[in-house]
Parts: sequence; structure tokens; C-alpha cells
Amino acid sequence: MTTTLARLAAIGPVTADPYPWPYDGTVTTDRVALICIDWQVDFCGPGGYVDRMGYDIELTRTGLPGAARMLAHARDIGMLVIHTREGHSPDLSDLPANKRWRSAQIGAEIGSPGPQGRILVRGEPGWAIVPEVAPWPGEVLINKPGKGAFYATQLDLVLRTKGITHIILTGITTDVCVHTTMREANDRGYECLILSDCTGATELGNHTAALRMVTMQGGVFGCVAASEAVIAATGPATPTGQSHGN
Ligand code: C5J
Repeated sequence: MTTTLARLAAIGPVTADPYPWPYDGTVTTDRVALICIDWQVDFCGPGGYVDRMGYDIELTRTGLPGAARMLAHARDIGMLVIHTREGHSPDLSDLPANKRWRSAQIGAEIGSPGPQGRILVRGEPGWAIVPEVAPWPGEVLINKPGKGAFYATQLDLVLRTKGITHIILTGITTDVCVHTTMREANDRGYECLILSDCTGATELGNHTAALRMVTMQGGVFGCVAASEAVIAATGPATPTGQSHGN
């Protein structure tokens, strides 16, 4: 358990699409988690998985400055910060055969050696989170074998234990791991907000489409906003003496 003097602020209403977020008007930061999805070298660094597949890492890196700004803001106002990492155990015992086969088809077989170590394997350089948004000691780290951060992890237990009801998402890729996690969270009743300037995909069209999907049906998975709108809708933070440590 890391004991720190926590700070508490109110957030909302945030200018968002398709409704001012959250649905219940305002929320205090002790009920909100910032989830930073898969900011790993494998997804946005040179020689990592996305690079090896032949995609442009400038597209997946595009949300990194915004995500770093949002992370600093979340830390400043006492929001629970959670980082996720996609990856597989070194013996690949948690790697589905079809996922491995597909990655081989595109020339970046999961588990094979590359410039950043074995692709998408836990403990390898490519699996690490990039320095711009690196976790601080005491922040929650979720290691996931799949695209969604709830599948085969303790994420839901952590969120419920800490009394979290609202989730703000940054990360990569917008259309895959961020979207899957948002959908999983939405189905569990969490009120979600995805940040348009703190996410990115391997194709711009997929990024745009993924954000648009969220806004359909009155906000089928939650809302989309810019990080500046969250920062602008945050009230002053006051010390509380509570802690979000592990
Ligand atoms: C992918 C991810 N795209 N983090 N993973 O395979 O989105």
C-alpha cells in the first residue's frame, strides 16, 4: 500500500459528443479512473509489433502528447490511474493459435525475435510502456492477453474495490484495444469517455470511425471528448487524506 495525500476534485459536465459527460452531471475524482491502454513500444515504437506489421507508427503515436497531458492532469487531481499492457507469457501458453497464425501471416509473428525483443511477449523491450506515459510506482498495472482489458484480468475487481463508477480512456489502438475495453466497461455499467486527441489507430479512417461509433444511439458506448474539455470541466482539487495506492 502506497500512502499518499490524495486530492479530490469534481469533473463535469464535460463538453462531449453526444451528451455532456457524465450522464449524471458531475462526478468526484475518487469515482473516476483514467485507463491508459497499451502505450507500449510494440504499438507505437520503432521496431515494435505495429512497425513490423508495416503500419505507420506516427499514426499510433499521434495521441501520445495529449495522453501525457491528460495523465499529468489525472495525477494532479487524485484520479485513479490504471495502465494496461497487452502481451503473452514467454512460453506462449496464453497465446491462442489463431492469434499467432494471423500475426505470422502479416510478417510479425507473436513470440518471434525482433529489434525490440520477442514480439508481444511479457518482459521484452517491446512490451514496455513508452517513457512519455510511463507508470509511476503505486499505479495499477493490468497485464492482459487479449484486446479487452477486462478479459482474463483483475481489472473489474480493482475498479469495484476502489469504488470506481466512471472511466476515461486514452491509448492505442482506438479501434482495437481501446474500443474493446470501452465496450467491456460499458456492458458492466461503467460510464465511459474516450478522448479523441489521446488515442490513435493504424489507419486514420479507423480512428475516426471508431470514435463515431461511440456516439451512435445516444452514446451507445459512452461519449467522445477532447482532453482539453475534461481539463476545462475539472473543479479545484483539495487534499482529502485518502489514497489510491496499492
Ligand atoms: C492491437 C491494441 N491492435 N493494443 N492491440 O492488436 O490495440
